[in-house]
Amino acid sequence: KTQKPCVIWFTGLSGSGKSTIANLLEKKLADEGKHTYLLDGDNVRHGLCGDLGFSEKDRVENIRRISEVSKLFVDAGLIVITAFISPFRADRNFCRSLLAEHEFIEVFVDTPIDECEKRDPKGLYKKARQGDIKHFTGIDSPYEAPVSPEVHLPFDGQSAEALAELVYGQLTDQGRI
Ligand code: GGZ
Repeated sequence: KTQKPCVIWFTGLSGSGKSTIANLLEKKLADEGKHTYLLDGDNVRHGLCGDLGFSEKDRVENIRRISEVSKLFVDAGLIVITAFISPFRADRNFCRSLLAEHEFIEVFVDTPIDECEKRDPKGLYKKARQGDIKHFTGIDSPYEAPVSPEVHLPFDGQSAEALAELVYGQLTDQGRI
């Protein structure tokens, strides 16, 4: 089976659904025999980026390292899926700049903050509102929404499965899988 390596870069607020949708997409691709790798906080922020926190400087460095690793994995022929808030436009564009045209697919999970805060799966928004967590994205740290992402996932009641299908559709449309 053929596949063209690329980076599928999810961006969005904490609780927006990035990881859930990214995991569903990876499973679908892996079930078809595609060679994929999913980078997310679980496998990056404990090891490769275990020395980094959530200051602006540390987030920039977090995304820089993830971008460089993604590029290496693309060189190795993989479909890389990343799921980080990646709040700064310039940092996402840095990853884009490392790759060839069409190899970087930006996916904006556009779930509004009210909804993310309502979900609050880890109670982090509550803590941020109480001032127990500082520099929380969307509360007292900025999120710069993508201007022209390859894929825009709206918040309109669609399931995570349906949203994963939208991203999958973009990959087939672009002839990457
Ligand atoms: C944002 C934070 C913070 C602060 C801890 N701000 O919902 P989660 O828990 O599982 O995902 C969030 C994750 C964000 O890490 P990233 O590596 O994606 O961030 S970035 O791209 O900005 O470097 C959240 C948790 O870590 N978390 N403190 N202050 N999210």
